[in-house]
Amino acid sequence: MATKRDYDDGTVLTRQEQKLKPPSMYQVFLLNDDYTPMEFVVAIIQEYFSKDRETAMQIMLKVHRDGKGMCGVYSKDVASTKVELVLSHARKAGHPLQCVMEEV
Ligand code: TYC
Repeated sequence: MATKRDYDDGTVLTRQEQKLKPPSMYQVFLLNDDYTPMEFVVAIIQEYFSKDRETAMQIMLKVHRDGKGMCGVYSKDVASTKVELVLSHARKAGHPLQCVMEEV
């Protein structure tokens, strides 16, 4: 941003307020259903959300109990890619697993 010191022609330039906000982040959730095998969900959480087996098991059990569980928080592009990859993997395997993202 230029200031009066940079252009000393009598023009006063006032500093603009910073308007850039940090990009939104998105939580990625798995949703419960009655058909997807527990072991498949654990493997999905390990593969796509980089969790160890124990953490993946805890997340899967939370989804199973509460209907929904958070797997991670990512930028918009990364979150939507993870949702697409999980849904594609689940459909190819013939499971109705649902995966959604929500702005934080
Ligand atoms: N409820 C499923 C079952 O009993 C297991 C399950 C867990 C399914 C988590 C989906 O996101 C899910 N086989």
